[in-house]
Amino acid sequence: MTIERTFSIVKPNAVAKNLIGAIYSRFEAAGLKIVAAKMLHLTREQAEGFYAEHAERPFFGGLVDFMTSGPIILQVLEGKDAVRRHREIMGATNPENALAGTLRADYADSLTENAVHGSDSAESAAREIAYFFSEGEICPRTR
Ligand code: RTP
Ligand code: MG
Repeated sequence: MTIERTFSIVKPNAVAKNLIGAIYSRFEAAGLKIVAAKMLHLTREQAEGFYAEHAERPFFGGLVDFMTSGPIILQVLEGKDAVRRHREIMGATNPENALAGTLRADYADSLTENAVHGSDSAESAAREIAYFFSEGEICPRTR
């Protein structure tokens, strides 16, 4: 398995609860390296564009309300099998189904306010990274 990148968000509920460091610690403990990061308060236009694949879903408006409700932290994570490993660390979308010890089991407040986002495939990761980061904002590790 080659080194891969994935896209990750610490969502507004987790930032509001001062959990940025706790979540970053989980990434680092799992061997995922943070190679880009920024804080943003999304506009509705940015959130709607990011979640365009869900535009027809009944939860779309509530999801955009939530994702624009406060600042978020965006990061690019790099490591072996990064997309799948990051999804494992996050746990199931619905925290009621998330395994013990996962980020969503520990930090989600509800199905919508589920603390973190992670790309669901290498293709999604490439698209999502490019949505928020220019290549010059990504700093590959040399050591
Ligand atoms: P994410 O994209 O945030 O990593 O989450 P995911 O792949 O596990 O879930 P996805 O199906 O892509 O849904 C995106 C986000 O929409 C919210 N959601 N709400 N109320 C609902 O029925 C519902 N379903 C999904 C969650 O915030 C989910 O993470
Ligand atoms: Mg998703």
